[in-house]
Amino acid sequence: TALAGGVGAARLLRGLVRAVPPAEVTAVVNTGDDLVLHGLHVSPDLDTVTYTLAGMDNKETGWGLAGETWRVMEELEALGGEHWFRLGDRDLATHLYRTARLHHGATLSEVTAELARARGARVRVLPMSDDPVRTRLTLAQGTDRWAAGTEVAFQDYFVRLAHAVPVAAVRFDGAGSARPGPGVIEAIAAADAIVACPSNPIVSLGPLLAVPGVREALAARRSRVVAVSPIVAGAALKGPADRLLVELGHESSAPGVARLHAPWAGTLVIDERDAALAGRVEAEGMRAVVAPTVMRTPLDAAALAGAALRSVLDAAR
Ligand code: FO1
Repeated sequence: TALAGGVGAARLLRGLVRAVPPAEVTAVVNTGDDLVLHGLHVSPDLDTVTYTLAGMDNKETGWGLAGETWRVMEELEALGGEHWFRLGDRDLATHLYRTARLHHGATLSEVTAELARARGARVRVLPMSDDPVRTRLTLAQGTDRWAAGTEVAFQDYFVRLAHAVPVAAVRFDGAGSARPGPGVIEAIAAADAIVACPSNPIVSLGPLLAVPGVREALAARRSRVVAVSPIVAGAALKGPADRLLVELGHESSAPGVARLHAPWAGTLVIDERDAALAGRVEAEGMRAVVAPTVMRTPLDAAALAGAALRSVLDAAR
């Protein structure tokens, strides 16, 4: 069972399905980034995971589909419509399909399974919850559009502001009354290994852990839970994880990540560049495993997935 957020997760998942048969893999995915735009329900992380596992992901952007065209966005721009969030012509079919199915009473889990099957993702893709959970961030600095102290939706922060504004607080609206999606708790309880992908601890794993019951289910299997640090030599490989950690009072380092994950994960895989920090990771209560964690190719990803799995499966024997 993999706990997955956005881009970093997709890379590791591509390796995971080379290390074990895809049919044996379940991905529990963040939905805190979801938004309704043009009346369409968009689930970025569910789509990134599904597209990546189906081998049809756009490798340049890290999101959306390969070989995409943008005729609708161009036309919408000509009309003066919203085009800041780029929805490709092929990607739009996903959002049209999802929105119509939800409108007819299907759950997000059902629609996600249909989309994964239709695209040939072979892995079980589970939304963390079928109830709405939305990541919202309070800006620590004003911008030309929003005053300091304003709370904005995730994609406003991540795309419109290019996550280039310091953040004072993050919350997951709806988490308190959200139920784990169908199969989520069972996937954690029954897994031989649970891998927390190198996703942003604050805004990709955070929403997942905020769904009541998930954190407890993980803590109950802590010796089988291995996380891969998204921070290498103090920096995030992609996205705002390092800045968010510091802005919210944490340390942007492998030990800083260990301090956040120690309550529910027993092992942290850290990059070779952070080997000297293994002692400090262990001082935070997590076992440190040193391995190459920068995934440039699917083979890198497979090697990292193998190292992560072995670290908990060997220990369990
Ligand atoms: N990210 C961007 O930086 N700009 C975009 O225009 C954009 C559009 C987009 C459309 C569909 C989708 O599934 C993802 C998209 N993303 C875009 C990425 C998205 O903001 C992130 O993947 C997640 O929300 C965080 O991992």
